[in-house]
Amino acid sequence: MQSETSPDPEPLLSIVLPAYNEEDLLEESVEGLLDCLDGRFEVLIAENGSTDRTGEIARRMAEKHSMVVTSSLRRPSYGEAVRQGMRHARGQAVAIFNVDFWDLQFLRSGVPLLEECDVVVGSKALDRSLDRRPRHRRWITRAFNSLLSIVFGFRGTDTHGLKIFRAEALRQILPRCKTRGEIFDTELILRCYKAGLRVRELPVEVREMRPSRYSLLGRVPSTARDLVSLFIALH
Ligand SMILES: Nc1nc2c(ncn2[C@@H]2O[C@H](COP(=O)(O)OP(=O)(O)O)[C@@H](O)[C@H]2O)c(=O)[nH]1
Ligand SMILES: [Mg+2]
Repeated sequence: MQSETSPDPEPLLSIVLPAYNEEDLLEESVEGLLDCLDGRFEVLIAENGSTDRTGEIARRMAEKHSMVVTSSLRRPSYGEAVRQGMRHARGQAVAIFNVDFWDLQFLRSGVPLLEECDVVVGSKALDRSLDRRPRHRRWITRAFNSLLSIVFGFRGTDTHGLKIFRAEALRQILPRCKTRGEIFDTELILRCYKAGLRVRELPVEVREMRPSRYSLLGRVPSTARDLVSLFIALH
């Protein structure tokens, strides 16, 4: 991880922000986040494999703000990026946000809950959640979660999206995770349940800052491959 200025001492909260080809949104998203946050926190931009100016923008932001740190790896890999960010996180609470979707209310409600649980998941599929993504994406989320419950006995309602971990709990689970793709989040949460950690779900309102960059059909083969690697990883 690279910080262009010296990082603030011992942040209480670390926000890991995986970023891939986000030159259009990254600066606006991070500046927006910094404007809303106060207290002792750090934002870890975990970039890898971008073919646009994302890495350069991330480095510029780390230069400008002492609470922003960044890392770049050569190949695109969502799982590697999040893992890298989490390994370097220094906070007592560690959150995963997306460049195109983060939610301050989730942090405000979620962080205090870590007094009594280990992981807080922002669920798109609880009764009080508001999922404003296109209908086909909502449908995919439900189908995917049903599949997880049938194949892996998943007891929750969502694995993708915003999460906050107690750092100690994360340190226990992270080394066990093996997947590298977008399925990494799912593996992380399934392993938390499997390890008997206390997982709480909170409803979130999902409003992405841009439409998904992947087509429905384009995603089917990669999701199928991801599920196979998850099955192998967990058995
Ligand atoms: N570092 C890194 N970040 C990624 C990769 N793929 C996606 N991301 C980031 O993960 C978050 C969610 O990705 P997005 O493209 O919005 O996926 P979607 O919301 O599922 O359609 C965003 O912050 C992306 O920049 C990757 O291969 N490497
Ligand atoms: Mg998105």
